[in-house]
Amino acid sequence: MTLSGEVLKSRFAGALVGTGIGDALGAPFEGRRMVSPEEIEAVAGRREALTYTDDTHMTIGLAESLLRSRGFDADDLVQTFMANYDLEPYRGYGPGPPRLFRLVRAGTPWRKAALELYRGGSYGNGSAMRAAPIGVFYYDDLETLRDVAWRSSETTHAHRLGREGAALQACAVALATGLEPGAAFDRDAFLSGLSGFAPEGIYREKLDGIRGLPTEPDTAGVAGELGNGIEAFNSVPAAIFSFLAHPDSFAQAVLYAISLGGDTDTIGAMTGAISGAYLGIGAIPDRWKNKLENRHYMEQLGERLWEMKGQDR
Ligand code: AR6
Ligand code: MG
Repeated sequence: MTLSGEVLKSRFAGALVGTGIGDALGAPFEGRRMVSPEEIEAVAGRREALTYTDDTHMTIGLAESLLRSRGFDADDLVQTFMANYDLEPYRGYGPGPPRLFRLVRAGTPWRKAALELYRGGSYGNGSAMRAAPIGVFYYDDLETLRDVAWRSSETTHAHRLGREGAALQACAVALATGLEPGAAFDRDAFLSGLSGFAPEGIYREKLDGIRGLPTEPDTAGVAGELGNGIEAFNSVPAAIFSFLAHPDSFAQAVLYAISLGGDTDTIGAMTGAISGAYLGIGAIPDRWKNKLENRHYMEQLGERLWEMKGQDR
């Protein structure tokens, strides 16, 4: 199936802006046990602007670096992350990346520094939360996507589980980007595509767990079964589930993701990326889009990635 240029362009932009919306809507509730969708709507409604956190800040950095390097370049990515962090260090970064930036600035090569952060490197969700640009840009080439997701993760989240989480999230965005618009959503086919990407271990087990869950289980049950924490394996599956529970509504998918509690901004961001990639930017409610900080810039980054993809063909 060939997707029209307009559909793809809208999906590229939707994945980036969707990340920002999920992140900004979820940020006020980070660490909460559970939140009701009504409360999330009410808090967003009272805010003058929806401001985002490190999830979106690093997503922007990744898109900027892909564009500047006309593809993936790990050294450029690290430099971009560091320059962006220097400008806006207040974005609520996890402990790992700022420590890495300091080590690199002091002369440690990033590859060594990334392995020193935690035993075997970080398996925090920081490399999965920023995977949307990889998911859209390599959506039609999953082998390259996996390679790039791993290499992107290695710059900050070198643990195998960090890399695999980033690849799985990028794959979810990619599969969503490539689906036929308007056709009935096939949950089993989507899950099979993801399972093929996660052959063994904890991600595979959690994907199997998703198959066993009812489509509308209570939020406590989902958080208990799949996790809702800052580790990649405790958040990427929850985001995938949130999208699968509401494939045809961006608002419902993202509100549901945040209602799970825990690492709400990141699970919101990752769900927003997958849903935005499938439904396109037009499906993101204006009441949120119009308030999102830097929304036009993010939309442009998505569109420029789409243009670059067309040129490279
Ligand atoms: N062993 C034990 N604990 C680990 C390991 C490991 N190998 N790796 C990670 N952790 P970090 P992030 C735990 O610092 O992933 C922000 O709010 C450890 O407790 O790499 O970039 C973002 O928005 C560590 O502090 O940060 C994300 O939501 C934690 O995982 C979130 O924080 C996070 O890993 C994570 O950001
Ligand atoms: Mg965050």
